[in-house]
Amino acid sequence: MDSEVSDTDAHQPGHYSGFVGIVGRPNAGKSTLFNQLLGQKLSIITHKAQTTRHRIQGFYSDDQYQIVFLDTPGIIQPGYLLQEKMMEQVTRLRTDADLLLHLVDGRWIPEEDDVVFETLEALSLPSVLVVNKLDLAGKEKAQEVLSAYSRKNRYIEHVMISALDGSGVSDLLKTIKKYLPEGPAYFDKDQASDLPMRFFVSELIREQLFLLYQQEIPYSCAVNVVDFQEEDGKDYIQAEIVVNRNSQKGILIGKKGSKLKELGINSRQAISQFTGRKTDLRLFVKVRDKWREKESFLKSYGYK
Ligand SMILES: Nc1nc2c(ncn2[C@@H]2O[C@H](COP(=O)(O)OP(=O)(O)OP(=O)(O)O)[C@@H](O)[C@H]2O)c(=O)[nH]1
Ligand SMILES: [Mg+2]
Repeated sequence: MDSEVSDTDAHQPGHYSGFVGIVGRPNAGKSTLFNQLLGQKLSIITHKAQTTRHRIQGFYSDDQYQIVFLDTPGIIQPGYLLQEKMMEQVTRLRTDADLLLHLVDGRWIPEEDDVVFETLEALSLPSVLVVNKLDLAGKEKAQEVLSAYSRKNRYIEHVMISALDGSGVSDLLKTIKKYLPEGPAYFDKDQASDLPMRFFVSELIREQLFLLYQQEIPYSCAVNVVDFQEEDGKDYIQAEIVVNRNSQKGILIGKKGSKLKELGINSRQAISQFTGRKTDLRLFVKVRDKWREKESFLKSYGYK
């Protein structure tokens, strides 16, 4: 864990801190909860599974506490190298996290062979069961789901929430605080994350890709910010969208460039909303055959 403790952050008795990993199946609502806990949108959210690809760090701070929340990709059986790298973001929690939040969809009883339980066992960390989507499931069903999960795994606590409307989230925060050890603030208390702006920008473009394109296209794309310049209160950004195959390039660009133009407009709005600044965005499409299988490319895409 890259953590820096400066003199001013030196540990004081009565101050508590820790790293809390958010894990669960794809689409359980992990990123929605992460953003609710932090009170701002740091992680992208879509209705499609496997939206999150990296581990994203966000800092919650108040006078007495600093909690580093770690949003992670949904737990799956990996089918290709990118998915293996995504799963490593989860398994690394074993050494990096103090506590896990296991987020589940309150509408669904766990399956017998759920890969999530194997992962939880391997992580071997104290876990809080968080039954989510209470607004959709209703209390009765959520209670049934809670009991079913509690029979499958040992949890130190359980909480029911709706990450979308925020109900139950402050109780969850209180629960988390009970289990944090005394410790220093690892990061500046007014800092929200230590990830670079380029990362957030590429994620916001990827979110728009998920919203605009169908089927396998969003899963076949990576986004790299290749240039980022600040000038006179405006950000000048160039980003390339990398696709898996040549045939996907045409789909991405659309008739007379119409689809790529729409992607550019939507992404620019999302980026400006995030930065609070004007944005000039240029998008390029690049073909890198089977990038999802290539170690060297995945390294440049931020995986170790
Ligand atoms: N109604 C309702 N929808 C929710 C709730 N929490 C999340 N969602 C929706 O569920 C979908 C998936 O949410 P995400 O936060 O992206 O889920 P995730 O677990 O991060 O998904 P991956 O990153 O793909 O693993 C989105 O459409 C959310 O709006 C909730 O409490 N209630
Ligand atoms: Mg997510």
